[in-house]
Amino acid sequence: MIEYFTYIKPLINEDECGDICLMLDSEDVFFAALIDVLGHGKEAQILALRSIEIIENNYFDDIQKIVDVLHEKINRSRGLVGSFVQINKKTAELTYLGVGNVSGILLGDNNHRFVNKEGIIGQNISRHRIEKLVLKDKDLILLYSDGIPEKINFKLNDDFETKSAKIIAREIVDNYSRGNDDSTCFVLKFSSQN
Ligand SMILES: [Mn+2]
Repeated sequence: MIEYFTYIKPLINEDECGDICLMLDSEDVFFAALIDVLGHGKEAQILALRSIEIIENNYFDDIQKIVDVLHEKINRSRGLVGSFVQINKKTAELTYLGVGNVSGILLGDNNHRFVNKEGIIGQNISRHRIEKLVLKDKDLILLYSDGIPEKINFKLNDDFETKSAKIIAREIVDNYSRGNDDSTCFVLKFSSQN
């Protein structure tokens, strides 16, 4: 089972934000994306909304293909960065693909920071870097945009196990947002029980 929550704090106002999250939940696969369009405000929001629509209309089992198609369809736009996650609900296998300066970490028995490839989707991307791992019960996955500093030792500050995804997402954004960009946190709590 996956409990999730996304919390977005726009820099300028509630109606204009270049950060956006998408989740697609099917019988076998849970897909999550956190996208940060370059810049912020209305213009960034237009591309953010368009990219979500492109992914929804061009969803593939192959996570690389999702990003490649998005890259092609928004080619020569201002561009965006993003973290993309697929979780196979039957095998608990997680696949991660990240491009640019957004962050993805896993907190659990074995903490792990996912590595994003440099690049900007819609401008220039290099060969993808894919990471795969098998989730364990109570693993927590955090995706967050660069309105929140990349290096934070979340473990020191929080007792995440007892908190809901909603509380965690709100606390991270409220406590760590730099206040100079849109700030977003996408929290996924995995449990092996159904
Ligand atoms: Mn940003």
